[in-house]
Amino acid sequence: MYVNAKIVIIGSGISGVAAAHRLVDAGFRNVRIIEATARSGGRIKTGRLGDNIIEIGANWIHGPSEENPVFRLACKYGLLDPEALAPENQAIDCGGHPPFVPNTFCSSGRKLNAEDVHHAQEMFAELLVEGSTFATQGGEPLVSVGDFIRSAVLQRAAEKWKDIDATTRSLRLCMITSMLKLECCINGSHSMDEVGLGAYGLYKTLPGLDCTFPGGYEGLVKNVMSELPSGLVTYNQPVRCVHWNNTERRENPVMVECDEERIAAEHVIITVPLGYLKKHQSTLFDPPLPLHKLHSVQRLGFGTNNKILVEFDEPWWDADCESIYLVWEDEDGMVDQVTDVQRSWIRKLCAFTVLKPTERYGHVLCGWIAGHESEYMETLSEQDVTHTVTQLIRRFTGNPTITPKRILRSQWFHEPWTCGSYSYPAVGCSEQDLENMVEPLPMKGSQSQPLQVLFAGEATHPCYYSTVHGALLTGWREADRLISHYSSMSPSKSKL
Ligand SMILES: Cc1cc2nc3c(=O)[nH]c(=O)nc-3n(C[C@H](O)[C@H](O)[C@H](O)COP(=O)(O)OP(=O)(O)OC[C@H]3O[C@@H](n4cnc5c(N)ncnc54)[C@H](O)[C@@H]3O)c2cc1C
Ligand SMILES: *[C@@H]1O[C@H](CO)[C@@H](O)[C@H](O)[C@H]1NC(C)=O
Ligand SMILES: CC(=O)N[C@H]1CO[C@H](CO)[C@@H](O)[C@@H]1O
Repeated sequence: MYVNAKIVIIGSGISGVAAAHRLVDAGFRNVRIIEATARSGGRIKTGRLGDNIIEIGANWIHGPSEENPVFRLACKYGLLDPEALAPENQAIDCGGHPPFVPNTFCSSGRKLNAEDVHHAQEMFAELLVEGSTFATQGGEPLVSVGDFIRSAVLQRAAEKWKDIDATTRSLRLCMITSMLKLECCINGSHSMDEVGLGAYGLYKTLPGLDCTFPGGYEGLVKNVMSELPSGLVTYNQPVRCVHWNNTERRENPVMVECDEERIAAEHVIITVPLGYLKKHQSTLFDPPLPLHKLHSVQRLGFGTNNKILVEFDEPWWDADCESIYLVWEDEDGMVDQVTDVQRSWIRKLCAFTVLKPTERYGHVLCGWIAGHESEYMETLSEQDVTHTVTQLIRRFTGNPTITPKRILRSQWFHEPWTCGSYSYPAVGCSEQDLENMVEPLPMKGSQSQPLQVLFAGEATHPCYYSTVHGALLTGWREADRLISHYSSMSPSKSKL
């Protein structure tokens, strides 16, 4: 099949690149990607910290196993370490929470032992599983995941921990607070009070112990791009408006307006991040989005999760340690947001991941910080961030001499073409909102030409939202929608 219809894809992240790849493969000869920035990859962004390759955006393949298309591509291109390919690795099912070997430090400078941490962790893990059952069963008792966890912990602590001394019990509640903050990072939300309990279980995990790309995640994008005709992507060309539903012309009913060019197209695939869409939907579409679609764009959550990468000359954690948790001993209220962001934003930085293997990375930690506190952190100078992180680590280790060698933080909220990190079903959301996101324009039943505007990107996947594999699958999905549209047409109409 050869199809000459003009297709414009907006955004050169993994979803846009995947859509282009599949269309070109199927014989579409008129495909273009228009990208606002100077690079492809979007939220897949590999950088350097000294001599080390580090990730500023996506970090892991979540659930690297046969069913995961990112894993399959990474295997095909030979981008993974042998351990990641092992069948044993693919079989491990950790339900989105890899069993990292932890070190836990308290705000008084004490290191907790595994026994101290165990009880709180077990209760929290149990509640996450219970919390995710309401999406299929309905009947959720409270609106948010935060409310649910707080009330359930209080109830269970009163029963199970009633013979425990007050200090230990309080410390366990402080640990729950930390775990809530970490869950904000995983879900990309400001607070778990903003994550809807009724939709919490929509997200699905795949088996496989999360793995990374030793040569950088961008290698995935580069390999897919290398199979595309050169010049397919136009860079530094932000799209300002998509004029659709032009009924005067049968051919190319969509006009993509950029600063320097107006591009007529038969079909447009929008892959811009939900954060960008929320901010710019009123000017990005002419005519505007239908109301039900607009409401879903507004209802779905899109939050900020940033990394603070910190390099040290020497490790201050155990040799086998894979992640470090910080517990504030005055936070037994299970509140996962700070009251004074400017003074206390650093309290939201609740965990570090140790980059492994050490032979490759040296002694580098990746700190995680979500929410408005994270957005505020982005506005500070690198010196300010370094100073505050140094104070934090000195306090929690009780070692006043620890000094980071280098620091690098991401700034996803202030990235103008992203406006945050990834999406989550907020309070009030249901499966229907994700379905509304997917629906092409014009809507079914319209007399106008079908499939003028299609929607892909991480936030349009019904169960793998917030991930690279989710984004990739949505690009393929929308390409397939066009491919089947043209293959079901009579040859004369398909512009052979
Ligand atoms: C800190 C962080 C950590 C993450 N960790 C992981 C992880 O470990 N594992 C995982 O699976 N996922 C992770 N993710 C999520 C993952 O990166 C994304 O889900 C995925 O990369 C999104 O791909 P996309 O194509 O949907 O969007 P994007 O990659 O955001 O691509 C959209 C593109 O559209 C462009 N654009 C926007 N507006 C316009 C415009 N007006 N005109 C033209 N172009 C425009 C943007 O510049 C961008 O290039 C992480 C994300 C972040 C931020
Ligand atoms: C699209 O055009 C048709 C035909 O002119 C019109 O009936 C319809 O209302 C338009 N849709 C939108 C969303 O403007
Ligand atoms: C709404 C949402 O994304 N919830 C997810 C938060 O993260 C945990 C762990 O990955 C998932 O289990 C939830 O489904």
